Amino acid sequence: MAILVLSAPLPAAPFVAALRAAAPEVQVWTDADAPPPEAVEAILAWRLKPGQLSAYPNLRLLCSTGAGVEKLLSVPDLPPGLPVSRVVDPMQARTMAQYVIACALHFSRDLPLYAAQQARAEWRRHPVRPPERCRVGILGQGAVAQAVAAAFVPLGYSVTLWGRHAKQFAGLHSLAGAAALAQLLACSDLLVCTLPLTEATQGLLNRERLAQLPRGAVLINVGRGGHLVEDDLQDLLDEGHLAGAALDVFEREPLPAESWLWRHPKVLATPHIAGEAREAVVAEQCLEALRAVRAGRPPEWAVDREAGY
Ligand code: OXD
Repeated sequence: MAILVLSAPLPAAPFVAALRAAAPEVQVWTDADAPPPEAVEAILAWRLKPGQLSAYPNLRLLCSTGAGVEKLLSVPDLPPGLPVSRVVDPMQARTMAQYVIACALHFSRDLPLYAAQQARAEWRRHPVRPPERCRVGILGQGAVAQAVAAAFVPLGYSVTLWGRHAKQFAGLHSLAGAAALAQLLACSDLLVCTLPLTEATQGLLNRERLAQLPRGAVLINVGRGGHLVEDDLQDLLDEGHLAGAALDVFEREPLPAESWLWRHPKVLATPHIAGEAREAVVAEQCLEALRAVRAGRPPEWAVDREAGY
């Protein structure tokens, strides 16, 4: 087996080391090694340049270094039948859930208000927001959405998950389909986006939809920057309809220094750190996917290229 690691902008060395540790018999290259193109069976990548794949005539698998695959699926010359596989790391889902909880409590327990009071040495107590004003709506039903939901429930929050297809989750409410989205938005004081970025979800969080959230709601986005129309968010924050937003992902990353999002008093902006798949898990799942493809089976975490995730 021979795997080419093209993980830029992430450094290749940790992925190469993890692949070699998990399967010393496998040939692992980076593009700096200029491998013989016909020997490359699988590529492990985060994003690709147009035309890059056509150099490898015997390519039989494309693996993502992350959970989201929109950058790989958007390559115009992606060969039609090429299997694409993504990573599902339970630890990534857990760390993303920690991030979401930290942001949710930041807003729902009024920490910005108390930080401002502390700056004025002002001792003033405010009532704790009652649970009926902290209803959590989660966009998505995948591993991250489920980990986020599981983290909220023991804290006493009521949680509703929303996705394209009807699914049941023990102890949680769920809604499905485009028609039910308005229903979810109307009862989400905290809206958490964990969706994959696809044609159907691009720009989903626009003015029309954000305005359907209850007044004083907070948005937490750990999906992709492309889900959110950032200018629409600014309007709703400035008009007072939304109380805050915690954003870990942005339309442009790194977020440009001149972006209003760095400076807005109601925005908590972090540099895409909510959670990352571990290199050892990426390597293990890439090797397993290649074994599956070689045996004529679909990889366990094969992407549905039509659906986009
Ligand atoms: C991912 C990410 O998709 O880190 O895994 O954003």
